[in-house]
Amino acid sequence: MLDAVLMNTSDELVAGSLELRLPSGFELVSGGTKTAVALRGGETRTQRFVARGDLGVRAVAEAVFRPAGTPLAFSRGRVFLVQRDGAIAGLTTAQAIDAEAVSGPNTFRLARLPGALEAPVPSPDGNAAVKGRLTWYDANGNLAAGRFVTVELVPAAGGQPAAKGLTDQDGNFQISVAGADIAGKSFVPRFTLGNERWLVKKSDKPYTWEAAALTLAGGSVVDAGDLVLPKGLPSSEAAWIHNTISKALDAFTSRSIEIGWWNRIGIEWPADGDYYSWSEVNLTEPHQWDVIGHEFGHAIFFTGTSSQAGGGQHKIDECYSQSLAFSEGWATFFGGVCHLDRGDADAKFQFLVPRRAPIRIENVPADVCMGEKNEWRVSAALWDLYDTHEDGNDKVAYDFDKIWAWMRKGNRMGSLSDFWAVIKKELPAGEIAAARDSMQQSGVTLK
Ligand SMILES: [Ca+2]
Ligand SMILES: [Ca+2]
Ligand SMILES: [Ca+2]
Repeated sequence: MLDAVLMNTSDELVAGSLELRLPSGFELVSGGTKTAVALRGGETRTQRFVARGDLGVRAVAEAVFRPAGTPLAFSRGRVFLVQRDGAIAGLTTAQAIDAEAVSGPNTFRLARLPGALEAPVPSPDGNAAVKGRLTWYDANGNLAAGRFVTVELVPAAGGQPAAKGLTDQDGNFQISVAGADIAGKSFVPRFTLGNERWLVKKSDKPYTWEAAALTLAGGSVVDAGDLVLPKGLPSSEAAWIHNTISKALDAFTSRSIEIGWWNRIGIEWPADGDYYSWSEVNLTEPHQWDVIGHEFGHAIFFTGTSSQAGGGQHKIDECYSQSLAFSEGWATFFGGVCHLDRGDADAKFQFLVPRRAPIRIENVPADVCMGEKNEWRVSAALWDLYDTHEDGNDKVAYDFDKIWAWMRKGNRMGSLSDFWAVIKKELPAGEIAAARDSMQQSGVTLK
């Protein structure tokens, strides 16, 4: 079932046709793929399509809107097809099907949400300052805070940024500009999808947006308001990636874990596959929170520890080398720490490995290859060490700060057994047996 939510954000009547283009292997169960659309100003309507097809491969449909009377004009949005409750569902940014790009490459305009701006107030340090809040729409279409995004104030007349800052965890920012001759000058707030820990980009171009220019007032904080990134743009989807990676930062900061080792990690999207290579994370689909969590887990593994990984092909339910299974299993485990509930009785992923989805990390299916040469069992063993849901012989729950400290302590570890040797050394003698029991019930054998 695919719901295309059409929203006319203008004041005028919009009429035309909406066409759903399905990928090969998919067909509509009933009705046509084309439908006439007429919406009054401000009106919203849901158009439902019921489709069937094979979701074994990644599938993306396209919704194309053609306004009546102008046969050449059209706009389109991507619809990601996913399995939900046994049926096919669509996931899209393109609630308002939007033009593909409104301005230059990777730079887009921000709109301001309706609402009164606050009058300038005196700034705490006496400098001129700008404040505001950044928001965007998440993959489910809900407004979310634009967290940990770089903000620069660029002179409207051109030139280098006069000041730089970061949005906080609620999307708020306040940047002050030193200098006596600033008052009365115009600046454009520019937002970049990254910070000192990561940068989301396409080739060498980061995703950036600019807000309307504003004029600074001497010694005062000027309010830029609630700024929102429109839906349906490539950068709106890049923002989902940024959101997902923000949770990796949360995993460390919420536990006050030191992250001085964390150098900036490049995130390339869209890329030709999902993988980590040469210190960069490459991604294909922005809504796949668990695939992103896994690939970013590799980046954390190689940036923050001295562990080693074997290479080569790997199938999640088969056995291969211990070192490849360790690095793959750790990456999946880290994705779980970032995105899954520690107390979940059936913790699982959604998009990871469609052939076997959902990948269940608390309860591994019996047909999966046994032992620490299998990544699924490695991730499940780490999960039981961490999770608070007691199942079988799992009666322990070590939080991520502990597990990370052990990872840091290990010297060139290349297997789960290597990691276990570190844990055994660090744990009080009375806790070793319970920790081993907890990990072993996932089908690995530890000495
Ligand atoms: Ca378990
Ligand atoms: Ca546990
Ligand atoms: Ca458990």
